[in-house]
Amino acid sequence: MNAMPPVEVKTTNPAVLAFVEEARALFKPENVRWCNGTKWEYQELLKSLVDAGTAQWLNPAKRPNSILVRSDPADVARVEDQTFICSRSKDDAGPTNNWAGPDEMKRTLAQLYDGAMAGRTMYVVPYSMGPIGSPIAGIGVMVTDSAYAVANMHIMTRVGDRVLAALGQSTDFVRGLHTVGYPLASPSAADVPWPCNKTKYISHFPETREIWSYGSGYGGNALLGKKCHALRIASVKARDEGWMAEHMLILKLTNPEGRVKYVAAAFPSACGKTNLAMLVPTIPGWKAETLGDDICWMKFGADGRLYAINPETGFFGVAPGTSNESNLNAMKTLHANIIYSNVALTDDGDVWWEGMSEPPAPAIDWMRRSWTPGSGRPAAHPNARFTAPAAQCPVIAKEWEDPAGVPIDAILFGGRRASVVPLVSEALSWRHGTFLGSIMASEKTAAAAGKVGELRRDPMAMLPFCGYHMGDYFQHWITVGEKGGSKMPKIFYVNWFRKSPEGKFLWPGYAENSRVLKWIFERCEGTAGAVDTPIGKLPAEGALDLNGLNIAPGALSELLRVDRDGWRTELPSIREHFATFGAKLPAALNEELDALGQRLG
Ligand code: OXD
Ligand code: MN
Repeated sequence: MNAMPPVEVKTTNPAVLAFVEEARALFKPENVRWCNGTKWEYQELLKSLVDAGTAQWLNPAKRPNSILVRSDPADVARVEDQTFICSRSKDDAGPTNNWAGPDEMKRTLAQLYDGAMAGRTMYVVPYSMGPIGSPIAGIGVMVTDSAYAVANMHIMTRVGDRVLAALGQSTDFVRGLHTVGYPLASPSAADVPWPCNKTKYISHFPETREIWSYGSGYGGNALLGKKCHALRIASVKARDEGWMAEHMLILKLTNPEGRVKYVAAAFPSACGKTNLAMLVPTIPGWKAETLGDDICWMKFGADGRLYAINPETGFFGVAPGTSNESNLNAMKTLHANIIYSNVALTDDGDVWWEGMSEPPAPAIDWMRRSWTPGSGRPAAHPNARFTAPAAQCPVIAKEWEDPAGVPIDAILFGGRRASVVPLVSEALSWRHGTFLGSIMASEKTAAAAGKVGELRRDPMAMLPFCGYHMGDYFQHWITVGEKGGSKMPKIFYVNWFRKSPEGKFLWPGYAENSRVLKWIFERCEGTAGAVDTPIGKLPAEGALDLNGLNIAPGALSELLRVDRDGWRTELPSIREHFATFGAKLPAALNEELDALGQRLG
């Protein structure tokens, strides 16, 4: 992995040079490699991963230029219990984040960091979140000893010399330190296929815009541009500067007359965001295209509207459950140039995961063991991932890299709720929408360590990603709404997962969600009917386009039923949830809660 020579340093920026030099002095790598972002560099990275035994090439006839990586079984997901917001004041991290004082955390990590890259290459990765030079974009410089992380950063962000050129002499960049925490006695010492450390820290220093990550090479722990920068650090920057950094997909909808609306949508991890971002509408004449599947940065434009960019250039999607039926466009995106992590390997050198197709026989599971269908254990890890270039998506919108961003018409919130929450409702106002976002709840999935199935409140799907006190975050939403006034997007709350008393999904979901998107589009146009209910505006009779949909009798009325009892029962748990934010809970949200209670009667 140390075969690559150092390349020319393409910056004279003293802040960047000092940052890299300090990192080198601390980590003590064998050598330093400045990444230039070229495709040759990417190919070298893949080759080094294969040479090191971390990855293997997939059958080029099946998946050209694609690799399969298997991680250590103890390093498979974001480690939320080891994720810290190290603001100067504990109160700024709030009740939903782990906190440690910045000096104390830096002392702890500096000890772990000392010599942690011995025998390895330290890669310097300058990256831009968002189109280079866009007024909405932001720059980071990350150092890491993981070629896997660098290769992923190549797909997920814009990397290299052009980023340093755009940064110029500015000191406005996020500083990221990352090591897998597995030093080698010498560059030729035997390595393990997936170096990592059982001690893990994902620490953020919001005031100084720094990220210090230790011990994990997987996903959001190691691809620092993603959750760490684009959400945790960016949410703080957004609060300070009056914009929004959100855990949202961005979707473009075009109606049969050619009119366009842009929708941003927040769902907790692994709730079908990537599927929604790429859906193929089932209603004739409607078109959906994607701009992003995970993160959305929004700033006010000169016209007072919110303009959004996708800060990323790739999809780091959950593989299990992805199929031609659930997400045909993702499957088409995945044909070549992909990094697969922790999926299964078929005997013809292709990949497989649960829910993709009929199980292959035999296969090699994600832990490199032979596997046969019916063996009682999954072949792919539930949080197995694909890293895919967004540009390969057949429905990527032409404006996805527009530096100006796209004006957002509607914001959707949603989660997995078997009961209580209807298929769709429209918020009565921005403030009511903020309230709905603040009480979002979902049944837990495999994207984070923890017990699957439990209900957890995940406000705006930002619970693991908000870099400051969530009470202040809610206030930021309200403040931004006041600033934007009538030009703010309309807010909707959706739930594709409502079940019958027998436990069957009532709504077919996936592509059929386009019917709900159509209603949302037409609400933005002012043409679709809605009825006022205590929980918001619901589709009027006949307003939801169900032409050609085979849905069980009674299912629709259940999907759109306002479950007054269910909501009343939920009020105390909302109060309890709000109480966790103490004095920082905006009064406006308590007022919304009281108003909901009154409307429910
Ligand atoms: C993700 C997540 O990886 O939300 O996108 O966990
Ligand atoms: Mn996500």
